[in-house]
Amino acid sequence: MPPPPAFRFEALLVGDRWEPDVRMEVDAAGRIASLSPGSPDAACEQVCGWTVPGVPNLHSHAFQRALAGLAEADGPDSFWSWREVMYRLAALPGPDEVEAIALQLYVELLKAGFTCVGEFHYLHHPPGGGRYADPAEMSRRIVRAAEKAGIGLVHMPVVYENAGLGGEPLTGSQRRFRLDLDEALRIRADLADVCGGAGCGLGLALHSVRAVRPATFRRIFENPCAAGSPMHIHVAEQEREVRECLAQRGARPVQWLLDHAPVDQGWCLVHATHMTGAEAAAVAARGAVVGLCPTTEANLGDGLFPLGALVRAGGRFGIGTDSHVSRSPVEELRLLDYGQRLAARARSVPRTGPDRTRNGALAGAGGALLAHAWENGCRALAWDGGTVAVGRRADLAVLDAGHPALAGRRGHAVLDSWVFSGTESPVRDVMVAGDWVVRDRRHMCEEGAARGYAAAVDGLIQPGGR
Ligand code: NGQ
Ligand code: ZN
Repeated sequence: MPPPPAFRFEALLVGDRWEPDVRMEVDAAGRIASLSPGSPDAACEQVCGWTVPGVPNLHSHAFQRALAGLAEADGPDSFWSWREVMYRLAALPGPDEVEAIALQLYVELLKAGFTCVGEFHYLHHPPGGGRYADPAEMSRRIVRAAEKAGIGLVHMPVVYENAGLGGEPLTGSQRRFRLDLDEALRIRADLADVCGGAGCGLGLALHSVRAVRPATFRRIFENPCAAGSPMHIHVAEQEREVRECLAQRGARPVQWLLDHAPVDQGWCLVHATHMTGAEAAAVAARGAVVGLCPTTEANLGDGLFPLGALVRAGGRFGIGTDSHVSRSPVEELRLLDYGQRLAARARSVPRTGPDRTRNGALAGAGGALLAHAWENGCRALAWDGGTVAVGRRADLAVLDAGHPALAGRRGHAVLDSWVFSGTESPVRDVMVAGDWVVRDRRHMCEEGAARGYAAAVDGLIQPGGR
């Protein structure tokens, strides 16, 4: 048997400290088998630069990557009219196109420093209606794209039943999304042959309070079928949905959810933009993670998330890229923080989580934001990464110390500069489960992925644009 792969990192983020000259062994399952700081061993592979855990991306609709920039036409516009444009795209891609779009996206996410992605997957059925012979066909294509790219995946088939809170039936391209709880559980069970191993986890999602029947929430309350695996839901993204929920159900969406679902630390509430202070405190008390997607939320004009109320209550948040108008973890975190600074007209906005230290590499704003994304993104996806420790996954991103963004940086200034020094990425290499998938800024299959993506998108976009 060959010896386990071993690396010597010039500077590795271990807990909240930069450790110099750390030797790491990785076992056959892609987990960290040993860590020896201050190692003189120069015989193993040397990794220069600042190495950090890869960032988990807790919320993605892969097919929407193809829409970025195509929903910006002038005119009366809102979240709801954007959704019509998105639905026009959602009507089109078949399995081959979805796989090609997802592959391109996952390559881009890796190059930016994400090492796993939570796929909130609701494009279940063929364009134009009908059913695939294999109900898990589209899910399998997502899994295949993730395998080809080498990114970690947590796949979550989405339950989608109604067009609105009043139980309105699904119409148009929404019919592709139709899935009840039993069907979602069946898809999840069917995927056990390809998921559940080191590279792919499984969860479950409910599209939203709007799109899932109260009877389904009741079933989940009585029989928590997602216990032990991630459960994700969109909630309270738009003020209109808050008004409608109040009118029809007598409670705001977050409160209604807390009253009607067994929300606990296994749940991720995506967006949750319009929460009261009391709702934020209640979400924090349940231990659920709030999944923030700042560039999508900004693009859609959702509103500003009340981060201070959540963080002061000891609540948890992680980040996702949702519609993929950005595919960078630091762009998400930067916009999140800037929104809070602009609203507060101050630079000192609450970011401190319960586990945050005041010293070392995480002491600045960039490190504090990343600490939330690492810890809570992994919690929301039940993903065993986000920190460098023996037994954890060897999912890592290497920041190029020679990049101008990091010149002369030490201590917490490294992570602060990664987050707050513009859009040129210093991410040079990325490792997933002990394998390098990005080396010297190149992904192993980026040319093929870009060609396949371009062909898929060309085929989808009709002449004259949409
Ligand atoms: C989605 N996206 O499912 O892709 C949603 C829009 C909806 C965001 N909420 C559709 N960002 O919420 O009904
Ligand atoms: Zn979403």
